[in-house]
Amino acid sequence: MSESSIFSRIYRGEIPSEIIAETENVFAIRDIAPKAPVHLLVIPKTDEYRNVVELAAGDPTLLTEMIGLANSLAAEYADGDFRLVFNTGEGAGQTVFHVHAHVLAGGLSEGNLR
Ligand code: DGP
Repeated sequence: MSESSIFSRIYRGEIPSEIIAETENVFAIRDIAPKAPVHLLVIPKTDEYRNVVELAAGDPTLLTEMIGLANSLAAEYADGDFRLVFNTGEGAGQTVFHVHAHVLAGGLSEGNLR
């Protein structure tokens, strides 16, 4: 059994971070180091998928649930427009290997393309 991911520990309340929204299988927090005026993370409650490619192959319905929550949050926290980023692999800047979507919104520029 591998160690819990940092996001699983956040969801269980072992690391402080406000859960700003959740659905049956997905939750959202604010990114600790925001790269845009609105920078949220949408995360499946399960940590069995390391990246979006594994998730899409293993549970596309869960991926759809993530996108739905991202869309709702962009409407609630910004004007509804958003950029959805899944860093996939260390070379792309992924640091947490528990799949998550970055929801970037609220005045985007090339400077926060990541
Ligand atoms: P990535 O580089 O795509 O694996 O994104 C991981 C993101 O997770 C990164 O933007 C920073 C964020 N992050 C890491 N640790 C914490 C934490 O303890 N709390 C919160 N809110 N965000 C975190």
